[in-house]
Amino acid sequence: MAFVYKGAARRGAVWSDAFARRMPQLPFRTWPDVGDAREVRFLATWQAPEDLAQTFPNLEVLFSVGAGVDQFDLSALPAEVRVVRMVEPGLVACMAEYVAWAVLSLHRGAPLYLGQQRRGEWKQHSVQPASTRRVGVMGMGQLGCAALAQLRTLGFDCAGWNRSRREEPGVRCYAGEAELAEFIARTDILVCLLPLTGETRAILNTNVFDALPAGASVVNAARGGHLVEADLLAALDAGHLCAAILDVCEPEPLPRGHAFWEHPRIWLTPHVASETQDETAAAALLDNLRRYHEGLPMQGLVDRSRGY
Ligand code: NDP
Ligand code: OXD
Repeated sequence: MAFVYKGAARRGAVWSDAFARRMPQLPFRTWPDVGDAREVRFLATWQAPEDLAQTFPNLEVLFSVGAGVDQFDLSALPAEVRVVRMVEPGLVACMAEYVAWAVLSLHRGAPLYLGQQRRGEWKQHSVQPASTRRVGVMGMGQLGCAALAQLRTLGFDCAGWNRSRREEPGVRCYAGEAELAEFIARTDILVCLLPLTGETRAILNTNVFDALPAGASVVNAARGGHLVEADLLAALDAGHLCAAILDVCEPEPLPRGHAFWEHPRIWLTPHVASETQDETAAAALLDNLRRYHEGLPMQGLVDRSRGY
């Protein structure tokens, strides 16, 4: 039985060391030095080899080194292979921090004032307290709930929208398609933290943008596939939306010459809203392997039929 890691060398070194200390009985191998591939039961990677089932015929668990699993072709995996996404506190904390930065920037008009500065324009706009700014987070999972908790400490009027009903202290909770319109209508700053699935692809579209209050803003820290880019540009250029902060796009990197690069009211970050943190992720991975060996449910086990 062996574990294979395929990814950045720096993380591989940290994880190899953690495995040697805490699970020495499980050989840790680093791609492409996988040894006898028939011994490989566990693979941790962002991108699986194309011929995964042939490469590792006895694979039992595929661990994503990120929170998302949309980069895998789940339909090409043998049915018995379990897929596990990354659930670890370092990744969650960094995302909560990014969302706080983005929401505060939009709340305090940072894109607006940067534009004014570039034009040499000294013009004051009224200052609004956070308690009157309605922030709405789509997706109330590990990341959405942590972001909402952080936003609440900053005093924002918070709501969340989720597939199944959630209860979060101090957050107005909306659930399912039937309550999406009500959630959108009360949202001044919309934050997307959904997984990318057949149901959520292109969810940030004209219907949603038109239903947001005039002057609303958007933050997409989930996946580029959630956003219909032309719809966002149209809503910004019509003056209905105020600004957007985008951490993700499709494809990545954003192609040269794309309208987003130069748009005065779009801020881009290059998929850095959060990142798996090597030390805390090693602990999470080892804990999941222990759970698996003891027959306990693993944290972040993906429901392959739902795609997240
Ligand atoms: P989780 O699986 O913990 O949460 C996903 C949430 O979305 C769940 O609460 C789920 O509802 C909800 N959801 C799923 N489908 C729908 C739908 N159709 N309608 C409404 N709600 C839905 O994921 P995480 O919070 O850990 O991560 C979310 C995503 O963030 C990742 O999939 C990834 O794409 C992105 N990400 C981006 C990063 C970046 O740096 N930009 C870094 C890490 C992640 P339910 O409770 O009913 O299942
Ligand atoms: C992730 C990501 O899913 O980095 O972890 O986007």
